[in-house]
Amino acid sequence: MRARMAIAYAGVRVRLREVVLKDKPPALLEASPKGTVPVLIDVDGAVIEESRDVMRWALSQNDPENWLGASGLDDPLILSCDDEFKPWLDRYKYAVRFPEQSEAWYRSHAESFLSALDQKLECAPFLGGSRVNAADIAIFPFIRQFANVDLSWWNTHPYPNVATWLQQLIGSDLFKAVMKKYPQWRDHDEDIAFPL
Ligand SMILES: N[C@@H](CCC(=O)N[C@@H](CS)C(=O)NCC(=O)O)C(=O)O
Repeated sequence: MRARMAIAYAGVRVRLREVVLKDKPPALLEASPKGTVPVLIDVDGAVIEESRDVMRWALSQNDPENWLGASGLDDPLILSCDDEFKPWLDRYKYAVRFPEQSEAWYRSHAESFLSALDQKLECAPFLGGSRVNAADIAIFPFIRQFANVDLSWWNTHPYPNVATWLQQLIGSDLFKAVMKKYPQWRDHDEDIAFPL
């Protein structure tokens, strides 16, 4: 989602191939054997395999509202989200695949990042201050995933500043626009223009 949001915001046109993870097309694995999405193939054939790098690729071409600001995509909060929070989130989301510990145990480890985020959002509505920036967009899709794992837990364990921030970003026109459903792409199907 963060890669799609950066592409749509920058107004860079790409050809979209919607992958169903349970049915990965051979073309995906040929381009990027690690088999995770998103993957972006640039016009010169360069393969970009990390969503943060796709964001960087899009924003370096056009950044009309200065999302990159001073710290860009190497902001310590983004790094902490990707390197520390995301691995716990994945274990929390797919706790059945990681039976060594309980779902609640994985969640409690992920929570340290939420506390830090909540504290940061005490002083300003967005991570960079009064306006949305790259850190908000890079981080909020993962917080949305975290909340959605167990909404009843999320609703009774308030991180009030994070909750308000999350609602605002989920309600944004940009997020709604990229959440559109696309048909699954299979080898040899036509690509779809993105953004429409
Ligand atoms: N580091 C990657 C992680 C992306 C990631 O975890 N993608 C998930 C889908 S949201 C995936 O492709 N999982 C592969 C699978 O479930 O087979 C990035 O941010 O680009």
